[in-house]
Amino acid sequence: MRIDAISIFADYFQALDLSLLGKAQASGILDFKAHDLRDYTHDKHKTVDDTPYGGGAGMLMKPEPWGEAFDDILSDDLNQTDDRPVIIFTSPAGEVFKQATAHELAQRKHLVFACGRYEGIDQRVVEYAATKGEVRLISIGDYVLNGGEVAAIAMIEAIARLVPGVIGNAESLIEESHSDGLLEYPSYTKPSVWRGLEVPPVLLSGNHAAIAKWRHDQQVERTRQVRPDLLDE
Ligand code: JQB
Repeated sequence: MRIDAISIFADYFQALDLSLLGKAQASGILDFKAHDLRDYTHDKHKTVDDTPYGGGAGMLMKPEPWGEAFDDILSDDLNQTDDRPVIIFTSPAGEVFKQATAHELAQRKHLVFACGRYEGIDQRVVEYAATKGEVRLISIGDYVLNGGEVAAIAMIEAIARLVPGVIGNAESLIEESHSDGLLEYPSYTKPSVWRGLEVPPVLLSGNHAAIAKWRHDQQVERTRQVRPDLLDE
């Protein structure tokens, strides 16, 4: 899988060189590259922003550097359905990113993350991107960030770990057990008593049916208490 990210803060993406993605990169399963949007400007000050038409506070990202970046990164070769790149605009106005979104995107060959800053990007950039691939506007949740980089890193990590070979099979099976729409059960390791705090005795009983029931009950109870919305879905 190829993943590109376009940003004025390309250094944020160095976080992805650590562990998970770094190993997948070295083995050739993943080809990730962060691009500096300012490399696609031509003026002395490498300007990427301008004032909004119609007035209002703050600055917007001007379209020209984005157009040049897309032309460079997305060669318009005859792209078929699944080979068509997906261009993801991280945006507080997007659909909310879910585990199902990660699974969908993990099937694709080429993802391009467009990470805005300031008050966002000139809307024509989204229209232009649609001539180069399938466009999605995606948010990581209902809170306000200063830009799209942190959101893109979260999405890339969630997507990449689903790509076969990125992590060991043992670990990918763990993910399966958590995609049942319930929160995780609490987990314990050694020692069995730590600072006077005991591990629930059922986990030491060796009774596998009782352990499975206890864990499932814990999942349902936790979900009911903190995320009842997940139970109606
Ligand atoms: C600029 C972003 C997010 C990208 C995701 C999430 O554009 C804005 N509009 C209102 C408030 C703040 C901004 C700043 N901004 C580009 C940009 C915010 C993404 C973002 C996001 N994905 N919150 N904020 N969940």
